[in-house]
Amino acid sequence: MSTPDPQVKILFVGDMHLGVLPSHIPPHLAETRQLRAHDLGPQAAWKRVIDAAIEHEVHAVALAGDLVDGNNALFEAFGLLETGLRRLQKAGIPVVAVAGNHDTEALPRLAEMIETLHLLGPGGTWSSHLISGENKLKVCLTGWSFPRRHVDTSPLPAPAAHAHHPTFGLLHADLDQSSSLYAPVSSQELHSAGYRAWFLGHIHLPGAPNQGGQPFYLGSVTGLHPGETGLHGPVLVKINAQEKLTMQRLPLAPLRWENIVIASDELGSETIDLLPLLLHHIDARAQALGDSLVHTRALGFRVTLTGTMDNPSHLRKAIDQVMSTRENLVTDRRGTVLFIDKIFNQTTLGLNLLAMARDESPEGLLAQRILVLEHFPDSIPGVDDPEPMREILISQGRQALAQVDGQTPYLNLQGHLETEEIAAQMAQSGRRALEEILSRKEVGYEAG
Ligand SMILES: [Mn+2]
Repeated sequence: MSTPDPQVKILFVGDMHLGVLPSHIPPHLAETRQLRAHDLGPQAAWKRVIDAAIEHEVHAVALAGDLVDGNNALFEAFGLLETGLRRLQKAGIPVVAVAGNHDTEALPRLAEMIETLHLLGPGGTWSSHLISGENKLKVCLTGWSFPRRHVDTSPLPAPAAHAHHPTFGLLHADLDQSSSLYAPVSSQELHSAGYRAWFLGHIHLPGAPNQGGQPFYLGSVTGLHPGETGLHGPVLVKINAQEKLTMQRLPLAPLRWENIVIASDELGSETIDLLPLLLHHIDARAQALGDSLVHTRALGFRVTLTGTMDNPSHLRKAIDQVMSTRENLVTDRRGTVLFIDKIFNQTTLGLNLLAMARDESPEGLLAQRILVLEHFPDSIPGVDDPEPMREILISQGRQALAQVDGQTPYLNLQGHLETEEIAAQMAQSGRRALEEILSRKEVGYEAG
């Protein structure tokens, strides 16, 4: 049988971490929707990956490492992996894998047991495996495996590309993070190898599959915690005789996380009817995500409320009320259960900063600085030249933030603290401090 455009089809799979359960699944979903954390985690995702490989009749499945989470989860994970690999074996689909920092022991053991599982680059070497597709087309998969938990140098250079067939690199590594303990590699090194494409494991945030073959992270197969937002799933890759690549991320993750921001002007001021507003927002997001949710069993949300409120206590009460009956924070859209995990109240008291800044009190001085940080467009009382003051404040803030661990949201790719992020963070802290000072004064006044 001749195929009009013969291809090699490979399903690429990123970090699975079999053996862990996704966090922050509301316990009541087990009763009300028959959804348990088990049904939404790596175990369920892995089964779907196997189904998809068989359904799409791929010529190989390629696993980019961190298949199992670690030694404590090894026994359960090992069994799940083996079951899936046996199904692929039965379907005649070979599996190629590299070991990540989490599975330096489990993967070599599995490769010894299952003859259709080919471990690339065992023990920190490089090796290749040829995949045969339609009409004798072939692809060379080349990779390197973690020999131990930490590797603080680049495993490159990689071997030369195959002389006759396009070469794909499969690697578990930290891209462009030179001080990483997890196989730091640079884009330049990968590019120099001259491969047709690179597929990376390790970072759970999925990158963008691209026809150019530039390295990208496959990402975790399903969101393991609320921080792993957006579309997750394996990537179906096809290459034809002209070496034209097509890639498609299959939306197979059983669980998806999304963030939603609601501005204070939507909240009203006196009576806040929060629950319908929240449900409206999550339903609208689900609608916007459309067909990408066809396989999504649960869609979890974190909601952030921003802006200023004239009476913040009304809002706090409304939030406490909806969070006290969390079973209400659930709705359905087609076959997907939508639920809210957390509400972050980042609103601040609506303050007349300009009036306060005229006063030479501590509150007035604080108000001046907040206005400076927030780029207040007109002249600020008590401030002759806002720009130098702003620079000094930000440089002080930068030093303070640099000493705090876990400030990655304010770091750009080069590891520098982002100036405007610092200013925004400082202004927000300033507003909170001011709110605190004023509320104490009120209490003090009443008590006196
Ligand atoms: Mn890893």
